[in-house]
Order: sequence, then structure tokens, then C-alpha cells
Amino acid sequence: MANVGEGAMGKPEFIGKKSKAAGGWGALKSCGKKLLASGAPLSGAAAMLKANQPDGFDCPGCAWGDPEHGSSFEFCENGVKAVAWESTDKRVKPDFFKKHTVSELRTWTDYDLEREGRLTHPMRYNAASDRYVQAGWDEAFGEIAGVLNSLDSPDRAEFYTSGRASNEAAFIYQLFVRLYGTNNFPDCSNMCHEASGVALDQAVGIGKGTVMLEDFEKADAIFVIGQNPGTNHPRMLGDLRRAALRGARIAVFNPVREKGLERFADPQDKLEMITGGSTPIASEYFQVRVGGDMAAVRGMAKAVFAADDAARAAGRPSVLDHNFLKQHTSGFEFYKASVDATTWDQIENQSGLSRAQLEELAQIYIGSNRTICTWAMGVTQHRHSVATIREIANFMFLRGNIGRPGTGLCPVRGHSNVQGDRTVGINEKPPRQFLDALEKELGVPMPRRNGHNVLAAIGAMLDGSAQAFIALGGNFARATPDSPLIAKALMNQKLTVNIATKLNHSHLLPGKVSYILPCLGRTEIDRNADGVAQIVTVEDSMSMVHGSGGINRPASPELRSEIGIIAGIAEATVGSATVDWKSLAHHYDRIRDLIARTIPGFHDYNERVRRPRGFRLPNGAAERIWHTPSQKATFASSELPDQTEHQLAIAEQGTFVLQTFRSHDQYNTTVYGLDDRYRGVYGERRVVFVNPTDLEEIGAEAGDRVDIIGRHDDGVERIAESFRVVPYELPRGSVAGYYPELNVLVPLSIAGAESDTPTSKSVLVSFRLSEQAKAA
Ligand SMILES: Nc1nc2c(c(=O)[nH]1)N[C@H]1C(S)=C(S)[C@@H](COP(=O)(O)OP(=O)(O)OC[C@H]3O[C@@H](n4cnc5c(=O)[nH]c(N)nc54)[C@H](O)[C@@H]3O)O[C@H]1N2
Ligand SMILES: Nc1nc2c(c(=O)[nH]1)N[C@H]1C(S)=C(S)[C@@H](COP(=O)(O)OP(=O)(O)OC[C@H]3O[C@@H](n4cnc5c(=O)[nH]c(N)nc54)[C@H](O)[C@@H]3O)O[C@H]1N2
Ligand SMILES: [Mo]
Repeated sequence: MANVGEGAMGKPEFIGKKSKAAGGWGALKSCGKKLLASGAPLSGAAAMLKANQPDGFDCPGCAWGDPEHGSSFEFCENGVKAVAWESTDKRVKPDFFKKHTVSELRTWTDYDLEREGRLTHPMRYNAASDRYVQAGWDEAFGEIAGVLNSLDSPDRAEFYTSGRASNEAAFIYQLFVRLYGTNNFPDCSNMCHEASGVALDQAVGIGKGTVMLEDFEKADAIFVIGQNPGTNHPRMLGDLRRAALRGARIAVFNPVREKGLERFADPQDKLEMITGGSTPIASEYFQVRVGGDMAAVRGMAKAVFAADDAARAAGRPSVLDHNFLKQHTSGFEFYKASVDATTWDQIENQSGLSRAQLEELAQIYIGSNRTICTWAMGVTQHRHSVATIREIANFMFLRGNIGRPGTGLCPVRGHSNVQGDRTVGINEKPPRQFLDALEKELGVPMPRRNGHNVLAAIGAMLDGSAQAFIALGGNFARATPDSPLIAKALMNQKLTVNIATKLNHSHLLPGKVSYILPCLGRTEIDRNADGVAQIVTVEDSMSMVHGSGGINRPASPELRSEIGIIAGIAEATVGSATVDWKSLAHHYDRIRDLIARTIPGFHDYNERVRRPRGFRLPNGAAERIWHTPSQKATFASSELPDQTEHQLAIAEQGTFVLQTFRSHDQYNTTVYGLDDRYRGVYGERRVVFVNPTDLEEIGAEAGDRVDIIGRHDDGVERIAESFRVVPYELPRGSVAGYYPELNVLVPLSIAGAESDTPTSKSVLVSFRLSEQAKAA
């Protein structure tokens, strides 16, 4: 299937050439275009030079770590897009809302809404005219407080956070919400890396990764499972490229052949840019079946055990790290028994990989003294994600690949501060010690009942038990499953509030009282009333905490910082007797002092965060200190799932497993453009990628329109109409398409075991030709 998407004759116009490599001139060209199109060529370009610099702002693009010797800025195409998108010169002023009713705006696409530019004024929904009307800040705070205080219990309100919020904003937010009286903190991470947090906490005693950026310079082998860094973490490609050039083996597991994992031309490398060359990244690329990673990893473990038996029989040294196993782990024998009990048949069927391939991978693992394993959404958005991540940890324990230079577990986070938000208290199940510390600090009781995550919040909003919804950023309505139900849930509310930089669909589903409160973005200068510029702080995937200070002029003089807005709502709702909100919002050092006094690891916060690279939070597992019940790194010994959705799909004629992923031109629900250059799709997002042989079975040809029908048997009818098919090299039985358009098919009724994460990567679907099926 080498020709698929290569612009062959007779192909529909939207299928074109795939880039030869990720990065390179294509990336530079795309940046220039995006800066121009965003309406921010100058401020955007200037801003870019300050991204991830010691005296600049943290790039809002992703949570990859920053290099130690970052003398010149690290170039990243998608970082440029994220910055340009925020630095646009376009504005959504009150006049805009005079021209368009909310019902009309609901017919717009996400892309068209955000392209209108930055929000400038607080706006209040007027049901009589179906329009948002300009409001005053104090009026907004007063009315929001009025509704919140009228609810018969604080547990009737839901407080959502999206992972761009800074540590300071997130901390002051949770402080307000807990003083108000609830732990209802649905968070974007519930849909993202929740399974990583849960599994790692069980396995190694901390729900975070253990690697540092430097470890990538030392690893002999890197396993990259279920992620697409070429698009979503482009700066990671630089680290992978340097590793590949030094001869490290990079093994990729992905049902899709992602361009960035195959070849990368580093825009930082003059020779590659001049010669048009590029570096191969993956030394081995395995197109595992969707949901088949647990089986694949178990297969490798089984082969490692077999190799160990053979070595010992031949009188050679064991391939396992017995010192580590003995001194540092518990549950090894049970794990070994569960691997022995798993048959190669099960492993091959579920992973779609052959025993020979898995044995080859095991040899790479055995040949490497230092191994890193990274993963993202391809692993975390399934029913058995927690078990899969436990299996990854099991596998890494076998050779002591944790807590040594060049080794470790590396969940690659999404939003630039999603990890930090959790660290500073956005948690529906807060640890007791944290609540104790807050009580001691403030001298008032904290709510002790566990609160709602995303799915529980949606349930409560649907059954009427939740009546108010406040969002610190994000696009709840579009990021969550079963979009039509969510619309109903939001419009059921007595109050909806969105603190946001740009207009999106969540703002267009107003409750009875509804506000849009516009805030400063991370690229903008945040001055207090004395004119002193404030910095905020964020934590990256490597647990590094560093400062971020904006440089651009605010998009509108009316804007307030997220912190200022939360302080305003808090003061109006719970008063200032316990916490002096104005004082905290005036000087963020005071918020950091509070964090330092209530959360371990933040001592001397204000001093240490002003060092060039910030500081690293304590990470026990990285030092082989295990905060687990057994005080050891803990093996899990789960069985493989009976059947993955992919296996179910293969068994049933006409059924497929759909994964929803990101195009190269989007940031989550924010769509920058309609191209997906690395996958050879242009000017079209309503597409579905299908294996060519499967296409024949469906009776469709490239470019035909199909309706995609949900096959989960839970009483909800789900249909996504008129998507164009793209023949693509995917394992048979699996298809793929873009989030958020396909969220109408993701069922609320199915979630990851223990993680409660929607299963956005394994949705059962079937197809029928649309009314106007033919491409012509
Ligand atoms: N430019 C840009 N950057 C971003 C984002 C963005 O939207 N745009 N989003 C940010 C956020 S919040 C996040 S969480 C991250 C997301 O980063 P990723 O996890 O890379 O995001 P996805 O696009 O969902 O890609 C999932 C990848 O997993 C593969 N996959 C799907 N199912 C399976 C499976 O069962 N097994 C295996 N092995 N692979 C599978 C898919 O083919 C795809 O390559 O990126 C962050 N960075
Ligand atoms: N089907 C499917 N669904 C998914 C996923 C998937 O792979 N497939 N991925 C899931 C994942 S990993 C995630 S993280 C979630 C993402 O869910 P969210 O975090 O809720 O969504 P985003 O699209 O990142 O939010 C974009 C909005 O944030 C606002 N915004 C941008 N910058 C700022 C800022 O600085 N401050 C404030 N206050 N607002 C700002 C803008 O108004 C913008 O419209 O979606 C999840 N949903
Ligand atoms: Mo995410």
C-alpha cells in the first residue's frame, strides 16, 4: 500500500502528497503561513523568540521539557502555531455579539469561531434576545456568587479545569472551591493521562514520569508507544533524533505509520536544511493492533523470560536484574506466573504482532543497558489502560530500568501545565495530608467527601443534581464524549461560566445565567495595579517547575488575569475573612508562599523558580524510593483483556474499531487549519482513514462520503454523517478520524477501568454510504 495518499491519478482533490519527513522546510513554511493567517506576524514572531527562554513565557504548546543549554530558542512548528493563535490581532468585541445570535453561532465550526480572534469584554447571556451582551466585572462576580450561594449544597456545582492554567491560578481556584465547600474538580486530565497517574501511583508510588530530558542522551533503547510526537510533541523529536544519531534503538508501537516517527528533518540542523536531508527515527516500527499494547508488552516479557531460561541453561549470566528485583520490587513471582499463563496465541491475536517480532523486540531490550519507555493517548484512552501501563512498568522492572541514568517511565503529558494543576490541588480525590495542611494554614475545615471527575460531573449535570458549571479554560462541550448529551447537560444548568481567551462551542450552550469572562493568555504581560509585571509557574512532564512571564501587550485593556478573575469570584462568593483574595491577586509571590507552606517540595518556591531552569519537584521513584503500600516497586499480575474492541470488530463482519486522534493542524478542540500534511490530507477534516481492503468490504472508494454509525449497545443512537474516506495503511478492522468532530460517536457509557477515562481510541462503529456518496 505504498501509494496510498501519495497523490496518485484520479484521487480526490483533498488527498495529496505526504511530507517526506516531519519538520524541515515544510515546517518553516507552515509557520510563516500560520503567523500571517493568525494576523500576528510581528508580535507572533517576536513572541516566539521568547518561548521557553529563562526570561520569557512557557510555550503553551505542550508539556515536553526544556533543555538545560537552551541558548537559542527551540524551534517547534506547533509551538509557533499555538503562540501565533493567541497573539492574533483579531478581536471578538461586544459588537460581534450584537450581529450574531447564539443559536446562529452554534451552526459555526470550531475553526470559524476561534478564527474571529480574542475575546475582549465580559459578556452576559440574554435569553430574550439570544445574544451575549457586554457586562461589568463586578456585576458578573456578584451574580455568579448569588447563584452559587443559592444552591442547596456546594456539591451541586462543578468546577472544570483545562491544563493550561498556571500553578498559581489552579491553586487559588482550588482554594476558593474548597472554601466554598466541594471537591468537584472535573479536569481535562480525566480524559487524558488519568490512567498514567493511577497506574504509576500503584506501581511506583508517584503518579508521574521518572525521566529527565538528560536521560534521552544516555538511553540505549527508547520504546515509543501510542503517541505521535511529530505533531503533538515536536520538540521531543529533536531528542529522539539526537538519540537515533548516537545509535540508540528506537522502537515504535503504533497502528498508524506516523511520519514524524519515521523521518525527521531538524529545522535546527543547518546541514539537514540545506541538503534537504532527514534522519530516520524509528529503527523498528510495529503496527500493533488498537488496544493491543498490553499483549505486545507481555509478549516481550515472555520472550525475555525465555531468553533468561536459555541463558541460565547455557551457563550465561541472567538477563534479569536480580539485585533490583530482590531489593526493590514486590509481586515478581505472581507476575511471572501470569506471564507463563498467557499463551502466544492470545498475545499474537490481541497485539496483531507475531511471536518472532516480539522476540526480536525482546532482544533489543536485552541488548540495552538503559531503556526508556514513553507513551501517550494511544495507551491511555482504552478500557484496559491502567492494566496496560502497569504492564509497561512490569516490563521495565525486569531489567531495573527505573531510577538510573538513561532509564525510566515517561508518560508524555498533553497540556503545558496539566501535571502542575494536579500537583497544586486540582484533584477530586484530594490526599488527606493536603487537606490537613490547608486546614492548618487557614484554620477552617475543608470538605472531606470525594468530588466528581469529568464523567461523574456529566452524570450529575444530566440528572439535575449539578446545577452550576464553571470552567477555568478549555472547551468542555467539545472535548467530552457524546456531544449532544453534553449540550443538554450544560443548558440544564442554573449557571455556566467560562473563563476563556477565545470563543468556542462550550460558550454557546448557556445555562440560565451565563457569562464569558475573558482572560489574559500566557504570552501577555500581566501587570498588577502598581504596574509590576507578575510571573506564573508551570510544571512540565519531567516534574520541572519554572517561571513564565508574558511579553505581549494584552489583547484588550478590559482583560483580567485568570488569577484576578478567580479572586473576584471568590471574594464575592466566600468573602475575604479567611483568605485575602485581593492581596493574593496583587502579588503572585504570596500565592507561591501559600503553596510552599501547604504542598511538599515547594520550599523556597519564589527564589528557586527564578533560577534559569527552575527546580525539580521531589520524585521518589526516580531515586528508587517507593511510596507504595509495600514500599517497593510493585508488579501487577492482571490477565490480558478477554477481547479488545479491535478483536470484537474483527469477529463481526462490518464492524470496525475507530480511534479519534489529532491532525497536524489543531490543538485539541482548537482547529488552526484544515490540512494534515504528514498524513497527506488537505483542506478537509471530515475524513475517515480506512484500510484499502476494508474499503472494498464497505463498498466505498477514496473520497466517497460515508456515515459512521456507533455500534455500542447502550440504547443511545450515534451517527456522524458525511465523512470522506481516505485509504490508509492501517491494520485491518481499525479506522481512524479526527477529534473533536467524531466525539458524537464516543460513548459516555464506557470508560477505562480505574481511570474513568472515555475510550476515545476504541469506539465500535459501522459504515453506510451517505446519500450523496460519490466523490464527484
Ligand atoms: N500540536 C498539538 N500538540 C498537542 C496537542 C494537540 O492537539 N496539537 N494536544 C496536547 C494534548 S492535551 C495531548 S494529551 C497530547 C496528545 O498526544 P498524542 O497522544 O500523540 O495524541 P493523538 O493525536 O491522540 O495520537 C495518538 C497516537 O496513538 C496512536 N494510537 C491510537 N490507538 C493506539 C493503540 O491502541 N496503540 C498504540 N500503540 N497506538 C495507538 C495513534 O495512531 C496516534 O499516533 O498532545 C499535546 N500536544
Ligand atoms: N475523542 C477524543 N476526545 C478527546 C481526546 C481525544 O484524543 N479524542 N483528547 C482528550 C484530551 S487528551 C484532552 S487534554 C481534552 C482537552 O480538553 P480541553 O482542555 O477542555 O480543550 P482545549 O481544546 O484544549 O480548550 C481550548 C479552549 O481553551 C481556551 N483557552 C486557551 N488558552 C487559554 C488560556 O490561557 N486561559 C484560559 N482560561 N483559556 C484558554 C480557549 O477558549 C480555547 O477555545 O480533550 C479530550 N477529548
Ligand atoms: Mo491531553
